[in-house]
Amino acid sequence: MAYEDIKVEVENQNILIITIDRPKVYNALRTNTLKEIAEVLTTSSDDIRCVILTGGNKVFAAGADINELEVKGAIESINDVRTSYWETIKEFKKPIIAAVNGFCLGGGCELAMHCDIIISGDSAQFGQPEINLGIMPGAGGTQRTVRAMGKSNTMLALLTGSFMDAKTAQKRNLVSEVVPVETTMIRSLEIARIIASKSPFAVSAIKSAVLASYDNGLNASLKYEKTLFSGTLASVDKKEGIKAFKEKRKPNFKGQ
Ligand code: CO8
Repeated sequence: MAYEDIKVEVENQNILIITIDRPKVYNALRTNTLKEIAEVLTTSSDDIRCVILTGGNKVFAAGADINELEVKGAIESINDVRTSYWETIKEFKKPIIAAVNGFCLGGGCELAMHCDIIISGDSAQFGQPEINLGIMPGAGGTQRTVRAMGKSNTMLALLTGSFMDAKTAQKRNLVSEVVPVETTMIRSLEIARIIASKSPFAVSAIKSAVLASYDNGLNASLKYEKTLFSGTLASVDKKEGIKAFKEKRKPNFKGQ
């Protein structure tokens, strides 16, 4: 399928790589960009075990496309089709790694925070500079940032619109690892291959249980974890995992 705003590749038949490709506008996320990302995820093959979302070596995404934003009013924003694309990304069951280099701002940072793991090149700059445009984050930027970085750091970033370098973002728990810029993709692929070698059933149960902590209180999340845990105990992959351990070989997980 041909896409206008993204490039799509499959590595080793089970890792999907989506590269945002709008270099002239620093990969700004127009509606079509989000639509294409959502479409690729929705139509991806069952064989895919992990996704890497990147903007390439220079920039992840400098936010929502300000040209679209300029003509958008409150009513359009309430009924915005973009919401359904964000929802598709949020609800995707398999792990998504954000491989971030360069600017990761506004909607771009919100997109990275929709991912499950953020690997950052040392050139990256993170921020929610919406305040500089007289608006505020609208795709989870106030909620996911505070869960990652805590109140004071979030207030500082969102109220001043200032950028954080990669090391600062890591110190504030926004990113998992900071690596030299030329190795961001290499490291992300390394992690994706490890995830791809695990039981897909267990992987999606873990993702679902961890994300439940965003929506529920501790008690409800613990109950949900228990249900998913029981499910993994009943799986064929559990039998295979333990058998392989005892036979001192690599497991061959089927996602059953
Ligand atoms: N949208 C559209 N175009 C952009 C964007 C953007 N977000 N960011 C950069 N560009 C364009 C510039 O206009 C410029 O184009 P041109 O060459 O034609 O003039 C080109 O990319 C390069 O940009 P600069 O010349 O500014 O490059 P610098 O290296 O000097 O600066 C920055 C890079 C710091 C990234 C700077 O471009 C910048 O501050 N960009 C805007 C960042 C920003 O404010 N992002 C938040 C946007 S709002 C948002 O994401 C949330 C909105 C939620 C609602 C969504 C509804 C649609």
